[in-house]
Amino acid sequence: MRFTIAGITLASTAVITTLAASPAIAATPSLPAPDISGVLAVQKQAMANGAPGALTRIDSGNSSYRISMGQADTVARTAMDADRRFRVGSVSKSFTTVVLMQLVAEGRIDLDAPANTYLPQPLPDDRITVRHLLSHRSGLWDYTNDMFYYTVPGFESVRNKVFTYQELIDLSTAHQPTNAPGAAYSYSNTNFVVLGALIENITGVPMATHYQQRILTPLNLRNTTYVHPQTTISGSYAHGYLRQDDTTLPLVDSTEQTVSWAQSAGAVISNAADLNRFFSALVTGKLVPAAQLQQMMTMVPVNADGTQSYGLGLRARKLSCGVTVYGHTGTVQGFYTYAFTTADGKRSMTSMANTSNNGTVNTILGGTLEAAFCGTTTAKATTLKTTEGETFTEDIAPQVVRHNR
Ligand code: HEL
Repeated sequence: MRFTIAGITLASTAVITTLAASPAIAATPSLPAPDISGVLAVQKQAMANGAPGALTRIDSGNSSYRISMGQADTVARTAMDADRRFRVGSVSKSFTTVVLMQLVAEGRIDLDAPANTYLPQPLPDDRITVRHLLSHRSGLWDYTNDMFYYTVPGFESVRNKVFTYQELIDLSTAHQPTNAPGAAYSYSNTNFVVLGALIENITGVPMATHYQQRILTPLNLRNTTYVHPQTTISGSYAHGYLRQDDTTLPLVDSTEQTVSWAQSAGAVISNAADLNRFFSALVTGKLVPAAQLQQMMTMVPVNADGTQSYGLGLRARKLSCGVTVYGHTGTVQGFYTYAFTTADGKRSMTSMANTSNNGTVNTILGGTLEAAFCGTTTAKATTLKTTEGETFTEDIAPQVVRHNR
């Protein structure tokens, strides 16, 4: 069923569909209705700033809104649609956390025990606990800072590579830590690679099997896979287009890669419907028991004004209308993702733009949260700039600036 919503000027390629009888019925009465024209405005702005395409799916009670525009494949000129699969990057961290927290609930892992208790090869600092890893407070250096300093050369040097967890951990521990364990929030992919190593070591079961048995099968997430180190994406998917550091050069099709540099920190493939179902199920207690969920959702502010916070493998964003949403963001070469849900799981939203290394597009895309949960129409385009003029994200840590031109 297709809708053209009155009063909205659609970009020629925009597609809006709703699966419910009426888009006016909002299942979460305390929230304003999603602002579809606001989502369209954000997506249009993302495309005006370099994204070949964008998609958003909002699931709100019995209503589902699917909004897409632009291209999923710029060579074949295939239109984007909101069902396409894509690489979700660090949204994978919430999946890994669910596996870990189930093991905690089973009494196999203690959150406050030293990670070294469970690792095949010890980290240099015995004081790092499992909780420090999950909350990005271990101080372990993020090896991707070096790996992707030069965007396309960095990407090409790893795109077909297969790493062991230990090889990635060694890249990190060759550096001094960023802080003493527990002393500060400093986002690091290393933390979730260590968690993958830890989970596989104590269970003897690969992460792919854990994801499948503990999350994908129970929730019937048929568009979600973890296929490391396979480089291709099956089914209907969006291509990802990486912006070069010299922005006058053409975008690089970065769809196919092993994502071995991330693994349990970022190698899941999914689509918007599955991510919405995943986060809604998570916050409503369908994946981890209440005690573990409460730990995951206990948030500590990580940015200057306290609107962004991090729990255990889970982000929270306080929006302008006072609503706090829970989920994760993701950046993997060619794809930016936002996947969030309300505390009661009744409204969920995933948006994706098929480009990356373009901080302006990423910040703009975040405006879909306001439109989806607060019903506001203004596309937020504020970008944070370093003194050298580079854009950066507060999602990493106030004190950490990564090159994100
Ligand atoms: S970064 C983040 C995001 N997280 C972290 C993780 C993920 N993704 C990465 O670490 C990828 C880094 C390289 C990405 C690449 C690009 O833009 O495609 N950038 C460069 O090569 C820059 N020179 C904290 C933003 C998150 O939202 O959690 O995903």
